[in-house]
Amino acid sequence: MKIVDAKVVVTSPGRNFVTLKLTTDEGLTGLGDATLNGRELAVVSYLTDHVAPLLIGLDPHRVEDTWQSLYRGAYWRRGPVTMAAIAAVDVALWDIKAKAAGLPLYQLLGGASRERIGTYGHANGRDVPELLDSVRARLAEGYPAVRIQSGIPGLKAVYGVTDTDDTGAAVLHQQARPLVEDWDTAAYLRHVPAVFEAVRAEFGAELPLLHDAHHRLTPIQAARLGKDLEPYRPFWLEDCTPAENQEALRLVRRSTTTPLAVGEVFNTVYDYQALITEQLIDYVRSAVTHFGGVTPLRKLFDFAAQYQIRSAIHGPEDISPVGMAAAVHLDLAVHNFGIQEYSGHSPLTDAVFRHAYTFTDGHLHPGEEPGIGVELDEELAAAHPYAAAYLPVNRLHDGTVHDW
Ligand code: GCO
Ligand code: MG
Repeated sequence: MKIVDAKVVVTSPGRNFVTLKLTTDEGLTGLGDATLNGRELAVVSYLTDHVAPLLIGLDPHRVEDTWQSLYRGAYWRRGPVTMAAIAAVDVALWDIKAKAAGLPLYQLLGGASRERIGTYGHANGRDVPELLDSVRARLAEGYPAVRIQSGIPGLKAVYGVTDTDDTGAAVLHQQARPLVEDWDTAAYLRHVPAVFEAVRAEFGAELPLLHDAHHRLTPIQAARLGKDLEPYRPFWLEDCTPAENQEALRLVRRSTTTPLAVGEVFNTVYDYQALITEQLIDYVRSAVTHFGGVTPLRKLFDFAAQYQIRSAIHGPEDISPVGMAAAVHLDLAVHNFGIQEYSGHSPLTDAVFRHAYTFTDGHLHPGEEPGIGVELDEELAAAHPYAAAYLPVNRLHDGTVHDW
């Protein structure tokens, strides 16, 4: 079998998605997600200008060899653009291989290690009463665990807190130029423990509660927050510091037993090396889409497993249903699965990317279709062209740029 066509499809059914579609001489097709939120077109160029021509004529069964040649052959390794492009190729090849075998991808990864995949959903509120309503809504949808993000008194916008329009519909936090938001770490640190207290008072001790600090704290601030949250037994504190400085997590770890989750912005196993071998974290959070695909993410999970660290694949709306499908197959197969983030997609996005995976009673299952189980409706995709959109930028009250 040979690859005869490699095509990149950019579509924006409400938000931008980049998809690689490979076609073989036997008529099999494979899809891979290459969406890098806010920098989509850089990955499109990487794929169309530099990768697609190299794929024509290759045997799609050679997944490992193709991965190694794209990673090592570029000489300039790592980074989100490169690794998103390689991820798309890797997943498309796995999709083809599984279709050729007539099996859902998880069977090729060792088969199911569990019956279904536990998820967490997002509860957001501009204030605590609104957050409590949002937790109630997620529980009504069946989510077994909830990430809680609340507005902070004195701050206009806070990560994870969705603005709503007059009708109550969510307003997407993506703008043609980066929106400027404000930030005050002291106000945040004062408020978050009270948020946890209110949610525990309303929903009891058993509900797993997560929180995302979105890389905004220094190590000592993160240590403070971890300690302050201990009485409320969070499931995890996510991205408490900008974790590319792996040493920062040593200080946090020494100071608190609050479990730590890290890695949605990481691209390779090297970003995790000290975090895993020194057991500084509890969950690895990379997405298939930003980590070079199923091949390296499987290796990361196996490495993490030796240190009792578990998987928690990144699953916001900016991972397309193609990236989500690949994640769900991997989740079902790996032994050290922890939890899967899941926000779902709009009905229009689900129509562009028809998928076999299902979400029932707060749990995902990849389904039994051969491959990853996603079909791209190219006509519908073309009807929703790319629209420039950026993530916000954060500034302190004196105007200094802060991590968003
Ligand atoms: C999460 C993340 C996302 C990111 C987003 C950026 O935990 O789901 O923090 O919401 O902000 O992926 O594009
Ligand atoms: Mg996050």
